[in-house]
Amino acid sequence: MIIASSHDGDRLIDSLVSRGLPATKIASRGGFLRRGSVTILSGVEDDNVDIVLELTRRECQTRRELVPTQGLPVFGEVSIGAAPIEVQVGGATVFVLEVARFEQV
Ligand code: 2BA
Repeated sequence: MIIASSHDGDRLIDSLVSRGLPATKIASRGGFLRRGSVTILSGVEDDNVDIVLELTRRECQTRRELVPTQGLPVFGEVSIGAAPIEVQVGGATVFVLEVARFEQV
């Protein structure tokens, strides 16, 4: 399960599918920045996990960005004009999960 920015996620989906790896894209949104993201489900054999991770690293590059603090959930009452904070955007958050059972009915 891969959470990525919408832009990077679309590139990653194309990369996975062009190599014959399955992928499902689910629209999502980060709880902190509240920006649109994509969550990609890719159910693969153990042997293919590293390929998925490699493609994820290639397509989802991290960068740092200044974000206004107004409206962010953790800062509570922030005065107007408070300095923006720097956060890392892009990249991907990956959960490698064991699948207990897989069925297509
Ligand atoms: P968001 O929750 O929108 O977080 C976006 C980025 O903002 C985070 O990047 C992090 O750099 C920063 N950030 C998050 N909470 C912060 C805080 N309290 N103070 C300062 N900066 C903060 P990533 O850590 O790369 O996470 C990217 C997205 O992946 C997250 O979007 C969230 O949707 C998801 N995510 C990350 N870790 C997760 C987890 N353990 N469980 C579920 N989703 C997760």
